[in-house]
Amino acid sequence: MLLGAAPLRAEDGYDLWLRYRLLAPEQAKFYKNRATELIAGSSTPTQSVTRGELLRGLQGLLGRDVPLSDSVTRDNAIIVGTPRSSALIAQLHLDTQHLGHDGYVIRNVVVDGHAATAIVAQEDMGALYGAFHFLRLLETGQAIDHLDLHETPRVKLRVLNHWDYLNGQVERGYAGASIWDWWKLPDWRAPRYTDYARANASIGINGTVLDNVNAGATILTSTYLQKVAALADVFRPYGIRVYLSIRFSSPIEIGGLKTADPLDPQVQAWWQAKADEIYKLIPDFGGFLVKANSEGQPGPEDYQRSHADGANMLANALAPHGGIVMWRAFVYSASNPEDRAKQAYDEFKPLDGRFRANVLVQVKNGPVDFQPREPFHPLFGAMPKTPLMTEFEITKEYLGFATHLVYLGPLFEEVLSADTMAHGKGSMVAKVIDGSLDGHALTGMAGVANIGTDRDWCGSDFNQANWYVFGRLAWNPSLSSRAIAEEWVRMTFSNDQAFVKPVVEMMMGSREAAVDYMTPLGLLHLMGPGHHYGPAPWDASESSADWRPVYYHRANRQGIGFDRSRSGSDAVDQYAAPLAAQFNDLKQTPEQYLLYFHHIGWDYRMRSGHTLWYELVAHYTQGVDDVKRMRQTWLGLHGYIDEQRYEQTAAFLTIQEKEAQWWRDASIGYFQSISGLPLPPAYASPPQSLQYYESLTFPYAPGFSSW
Ligand code: GCV
Repeated sequence: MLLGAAPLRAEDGYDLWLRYRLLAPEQAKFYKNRATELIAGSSTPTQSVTRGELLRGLQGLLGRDVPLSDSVTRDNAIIVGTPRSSALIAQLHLDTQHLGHDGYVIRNVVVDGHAATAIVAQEDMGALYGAFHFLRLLETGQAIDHLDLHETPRVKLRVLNHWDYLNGQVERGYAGASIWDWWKLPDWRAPRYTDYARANASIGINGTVLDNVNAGATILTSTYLQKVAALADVFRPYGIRVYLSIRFSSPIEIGGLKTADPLDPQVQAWWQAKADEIYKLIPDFGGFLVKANSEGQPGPEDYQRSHADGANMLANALAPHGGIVMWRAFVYSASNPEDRAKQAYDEFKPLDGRFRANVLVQVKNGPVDFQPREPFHPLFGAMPKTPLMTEFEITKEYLGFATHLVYLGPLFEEVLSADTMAHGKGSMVAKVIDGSLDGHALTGMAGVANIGTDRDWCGSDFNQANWYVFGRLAWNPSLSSRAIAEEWVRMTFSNDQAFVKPVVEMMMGSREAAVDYMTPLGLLHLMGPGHHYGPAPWDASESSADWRPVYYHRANRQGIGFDRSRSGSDAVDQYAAPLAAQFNDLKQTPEQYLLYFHHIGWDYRMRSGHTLWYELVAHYTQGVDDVKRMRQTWLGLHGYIDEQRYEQTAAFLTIQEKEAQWWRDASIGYFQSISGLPLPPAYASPPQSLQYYESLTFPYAPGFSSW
């Protein structure tokens, strides 16, 4: 089919899923007849960008300019707007009240005797989201004849967290430097900032935290606030609010105070004045994100105050302006001998009900730290009086950096669909997040961004899918990650089913493959120290015990795993009673969490009838085989997309295969040295000695700033 076809134009990934390339002739013809003219206002900045996006998208997809019009002059016009902005929309008498700020309806209607497609919202932002949805329908080749779509987001704050330092480095970033060119701001507003805002708006993201949670005080100086304001100006038409990570001790560092005690009136006054200063510059400023008393960051506990005291002090300063505080629950301490996985719950659960109304507690998806697989965080469902937002890591700190193809949709979906059992069956994490479980109106979802200065934004084309799926799930946490993958593949690469199907399959299996070749059966945190690249299950070099892989796997001659049952650390009892009972019972624990909850003998009989040792080796090997298959799949897809993106993915899959093999061999080599057991028949021995794997060092691994 593809032989003799003209070579596809090289693409560098900059356009993301908003490529708007000419559709196949039949499809373009069909849609052309249904998009004969565009009626869209331009009296506000958001209306202008909505109109601009539709013109751009339709032109690209259909291969011709769609004329603008003020009235309906023929059949099949596209009309977009709100009852306030458009007399034509008003005359449709659609009920738009319930759509709120961001919702929209896309419907086939009749206006002045002509068939038309109306994109209707209560507010301009809803119309922009609706326009992106309409373009998505065309880009993915959907029917648009009998449209009656109603969309409102289930989560209010859909926020990216950039872990960007002001010096341009990105913590755990694998896509170049920070996209914020702080040095040239506020006078130079790079066009890329606008494209960033477009991309985020297209998937419903409505907030961005610009700086790292490991924050400095400088971001709050007036010089930097001018720069923040410039970015806020660029983002505003796209409905994206800016937030800042703040350093709790800023009143000392840039305020000249002697303390940052949240109960000190001078400290409170300082934060109030700072909030007033920020809102003068940025009237729609979103609020603060705070990492406190964790991994060396200052916080209220430095003054024997609680996390609630700290959060409420900031919340008081922001409340008069409508701002919010996102207070992180990622809190643990090396000096606390308690199982690290239990510490956040121990700290925060007693504070339930003690936070001000404009505080959300931001909880990582799992109790340890964004591992390839963890059970959901036990705080979900355990703090009914407090709005909890979940934090996912879009950047692949623990999942192969930029080069491994790991689609995170299944990971996100696994967490969101996990049943906390907090109010009996059906108490899913998604319902905690969208506020429906405990009746919260303030809701949020955060994702640690994977965006940098790389031309393709994310360090690889497939990493873009992780940004995309985060946004789509933040809009609606019940969407299926498979459906989102398909949408993304169609927009990013091709609508050709012969390409779409195998690529979606490859993406859907990719996370499980990574779990298998890195940390199967409930193992976690086995990566290299500091930089977190590659396998190092033997490592005990970190200063803090709970940063060491050996702390997590606890392998010895007899067995392996962390006993979190009632006979161990009793982390199981942080879950609702039925789950606690299930996880406490070795036989009932899902095998994917086995070694997270239990320390068991190498000869333990798994459900398959094989021993644990056999299964461990089999899983590691399976992970490598899966990557081999992924690479073969991709090799069979040559010609469906442009060479540039095809070749890079092929090269990255080769790297992934090599590194998956390395993970498998190094891990098996190490665990064999502990278990003393022979490899099961038919499983190859690692080609190198354990000493060889242990000797590898990576002083310049990206994303880690302590060199
Ligand atoms: C921003 C892990 C990462 C750190 C990160 C921290 C956090 O420990 O390795 O780089 O710091 O999580 O989420 O605060």
